[in-house]
This record gives sequence, C-alpha cells and structure tokens, in this order.
Amino acid sequence: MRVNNSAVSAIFDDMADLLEIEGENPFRVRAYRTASRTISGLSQDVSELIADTQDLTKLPGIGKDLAAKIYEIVTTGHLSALDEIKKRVNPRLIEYMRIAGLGGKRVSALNSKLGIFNLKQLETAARNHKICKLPGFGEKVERSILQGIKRARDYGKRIMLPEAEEIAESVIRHLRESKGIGKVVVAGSFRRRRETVRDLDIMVTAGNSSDVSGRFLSFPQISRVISRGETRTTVILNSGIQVDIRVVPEESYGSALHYFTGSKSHNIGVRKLGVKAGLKINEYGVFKGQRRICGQSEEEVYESVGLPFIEPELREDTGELEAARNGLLPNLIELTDIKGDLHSHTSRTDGHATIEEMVSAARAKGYEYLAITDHSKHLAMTHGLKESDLEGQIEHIDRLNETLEGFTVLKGIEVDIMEDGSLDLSDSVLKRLDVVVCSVHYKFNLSRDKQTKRVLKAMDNQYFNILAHPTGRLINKREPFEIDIEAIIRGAKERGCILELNSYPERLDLNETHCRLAKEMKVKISIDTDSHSTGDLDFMRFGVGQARRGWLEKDDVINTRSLSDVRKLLKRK
Ligand code: DGT
Ligand code: CA
Ligand code: CA
Ligand code: ZN
Repeated sequence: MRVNNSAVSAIFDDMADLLEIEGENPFRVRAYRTASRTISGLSQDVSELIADTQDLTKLPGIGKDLAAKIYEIVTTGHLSALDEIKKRVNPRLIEYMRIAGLGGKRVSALNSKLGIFNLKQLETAARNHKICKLPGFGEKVERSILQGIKRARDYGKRIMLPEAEEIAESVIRHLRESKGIGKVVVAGSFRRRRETVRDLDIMVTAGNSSDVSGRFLSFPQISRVISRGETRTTVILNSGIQVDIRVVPEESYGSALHYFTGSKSHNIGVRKLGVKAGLKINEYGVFKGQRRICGQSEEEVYESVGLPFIEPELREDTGELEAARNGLLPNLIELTDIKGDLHSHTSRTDGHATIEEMVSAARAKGYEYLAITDHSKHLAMTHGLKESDLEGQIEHIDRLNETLEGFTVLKGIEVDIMEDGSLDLSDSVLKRLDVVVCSVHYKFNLSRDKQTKRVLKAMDNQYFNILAHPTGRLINKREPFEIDIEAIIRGAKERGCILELNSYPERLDLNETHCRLAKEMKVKISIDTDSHSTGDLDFMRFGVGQARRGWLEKDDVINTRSLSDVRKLLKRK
C-alpha cells in the first residue's frame, strides 16, 4: 500500500479539528496543524522517507510522537488515535466547521447548546437568527457562517475576474519571495480576460535547482494538494479555487506561455498550421525534426507559422487565425485610450461619493470628462431623482464646471425605460442634459418581442443616447432577459443611439459577440463603469478586456474621443 502525503496531512487536520472541538489544549491542536503543513509541503513522499529509513524527527515540527503516528499511517493506512477520538466527537462536525470557517470552541458550543451537528441544521439556525444570540457569536459570525455555506455551494463554479486577480496577486507575491524565480505570469482563461475563470494557471520560469513547487506549497491558504511535481503542481485553496503552477525553463517561455494561454482550440489551429509547414509545436518549443528552432517568445511561435502576434483576448478560435493570415487583425483598444466615463452615480441616489469626490477621482485617472448619471424616480429604493431634483443637480454641475479647468462634468441621468417604452422623466428636463443613459430595471420577463419593442420605442425618444447594460444579465446570478439584440443594434444604428458595455465585473454586457456585431454594424459602444463609488472607476479595465474580446478598436468606442467629439456623437439627428 502506498499512502501519499496529502492523505497523511488530511488525517492530521482531522485530528486537530476534532481535538479542538473536544476542547483539548491548543498546543496539541497546533502541533497537528503544523505537522500537516510540513508534510503537505514536502517534495518527497513520507512513505519514501520511511522506506529509506530516514529519521522523520529531522522534519520541522515533527517530534517522536508524531513521527510514530506518521509511521503508523504509512504502514497501516489509518491512525488509531483518530479512530478513538471519532468515538467521542461526531466527525460530521468537522465538515461544517471547515465550511463555515468556525473554530472548535464555537462548534462545540453550537453542538451542546443548539444540538447542531450537521450543515443543514447550522444553516437553518443561522437563517433563523438563533446563532447570533449565543454568547461569543454575534451577527457578524452568523453572517460569515451563511457566507461560508454559500461559498461551499458555489464550489466548482467559475469565479469572476476581481476575485481571480486578488488570488493571483497573492500567489505571485508569495512566489516572488523565493530565490531563483524568473518570470511569473498568469496564463489560461485569465490571460484571455474571459468573464469568469475555472482555475488559475500560473506559469513560472526557473532554473533546475530552484524549488518553486516547494515554495508554492508553503502558501498559507492551501486547503488540499491535488498533485505535486517538479514541473507541475495543483492545489485547492481555502476559498475553493484551484491553482495550477507550471515551471518551465527560460528558453521555453514563449512556447509554454502560448500553450498554457490557450484557448485549446486556438492552439490546435496553430499546431495544424505548424504541421503544414513541417513543424512540431508544443509547450517546449517549435521543432523541425529533432531540431528546436525557436520558442523563446510568443512572437516567434506565431512567426514560425507565418502569422503576426495574436493578442490573448482574440485566441478563442473565432476567426482570429484567418484574420491574422489575411492581415485583418483588429488593432485592439487599450485602457490608456479611454478619455472619460459616461455612466456614474453619486450619494444623491445609491452611490457612495459626492459629485466632487467622483470628479477628483476621475481627474486622478487622467480623464477629460465624467458624466454624472444618477437614477430616476421610478427606482424609488435608490432615491431616484424626480424632475425638480434633476434640475437642482444640473445647476449644481453648471456651477462646479465654472470652477474646473481642463475637465468637464457632463450632466446626465440614468433614466428608467418604463414598461410601455416611455422614459421615466419628461422631455423638458432630459433636453437640458448632455447625456441620457437609459436602462431596463424591471419587467425582465416580457416576451422577446415585447421587450425588443419596448426598448426600440424608448430609443425613439430624441433624447435617448446610451442603452445601459442591454441584456440585464448578472453573471452567476441572473440570466440575460429575452431581447432581439440584432434588432436593437440595428435600431441604434438607425437612430444614432449608442450601446453600453458596462464594466461591472458581473455585468460585462454587451458581451463579446454582441460587441463584434455592433462593430460590424457600425454602432458605437460606450465602455463605462456605472461607478457607485470612486473605487469603481477602476472597473474600466474589465470593460476594456471584454471590448478587446469583442475585437473593438479605439474608434469603435465613444469615450476614447475628445470631449468635443463626444458631444458631436451624442447629438441626435
Ligand atoms: P478555464 O480554466 O476553464 O477557465 O479555461 P482555460 O483555457 O484556462 O483552461 P485550462 O485551465 O484547462 O487550461 C489552460 C490552458 O492549457 C488551455 O487554455 C490550453 C492549455 N491546455 C490544457 N489542456 C490542453 C490540451 O489537452 N491540449 C492543448 N493543446 N492545450 C491544452
Ligand atoms: Ca484555467
Ligand atoms: Ca488549469
Ligand atoms: Zn447605473
């Protein structure tokens, strides 16, 4: 029998948790946790060390007692001490302890006071606010229990970019602290800026001697090691996210990055072109027979099959190889092309910052303009503006603009599109604005035909400028509503309206296919953030990523233009 390190460390984790629930001395509990960490971070299996008659007490945090226990586990496949404690403490408590992120003391209190021993009971008690009343718990703990349960349910779901970025950054920071590490890049769907990613694929260049895998395994948030090796290691983090680390030699950087960036079907396409040219292309390089001809950079890989560099966002096998061959690749928009933001909220409705605060944040980004577009009265829960409120805001902005130099605050509104296709505010006030953003915020369940007619009718209003988040979808939460996007794009074209690409990471709507369609039909897109705080202005990078996936160029996007050009484009005929 062969017992691997993750099995040993899992047994020690169970020991630690059950002892903690039992109220055992924290020192013993910690000893098991430390041992578990040590073992899961080893580059060699403990079973091999034992077969090699090596002294386990040389390992950090492993004394005589733990060494004997490791020996027992490796030779018998289980640990009698764990079997014993399981007779005293219900092992099912461990499951919810981990899911809800609770310590042993709290688990034991929940068990004795509320009789909770499984996840279902825990959830019910939290929902009925039974837990916050217990001494030492409180509402915050109750909320975090519910969040933990939700996260466990979402396990295996694809995660959105902000969370993925955060995890990637902390893993990279951790890896960079070790010696002998060269480049560290996140490849996979993350590099292609997909809306969501299933896991993180991190590529590291390093020499033979550097122990990247060992370093990675000492990352504190690892919950489970799936596989481990010198060139490839896969783990699951406490947050449930999978991370793959691949170590490649410096000279393979380009071909490995190309391989691990994907998409898989893009790669297959490139490899096929290689075969036609008598080349073999894989993660190690480009080969002619036995001879490696290149692979240091991605450019070299593309060049070997006679193509120019293809940006990661285009690598979805949706025509990019053909476009590359014909010299028709788009010159993709970049974040630095953005000159302003045309959709933002303030604390007057449901935002968190004043106009002045939003303006200074926008200026700090180097923008020339920012449109303030608070909600209209129909959205009562946001304290939406009625006509007279908006008049007040218009005057406020006029006065503010007089004090600003080199920056303009555009007067706007995010007005609700009513069920009958009318707008929530009267024309007499809309006509005083620089920009009118229009949104469907209710009645998502109309038939496709009715929804399409409703929006087209709204666009008939001569003050309608931008259709916000055109399909209303919320990634992982709400499906897009039924609407004929092609008819909407055509309608926008006929009327001189603009379509939004909302940069909120859970919206990113229009999606990439719709963006390509709009571009083909020569309808302008506004990439805006719909900011509800100064920090949200940073969401622009997600919108630009989606725009790039939609093949958009600088000229396709209205807010890459100077203020005077924007004003012209906002004028309806
Ligand atoms: P994801 O993780 O579902 O969001 O999407 P990806 O594209 O990151 O997929 P993943 O993590 O399975 O693989 C990362 C990259 O590695 C993928 O984009 C291309 C490459 N790759 C993985 N498996 C294969 C394979 O069987 N053949 C080829 N050619 N490439 C592969
Ligand atoms: Ca991936
Ligand atoms: Ca992967
Ligand atoms: Zn908004």
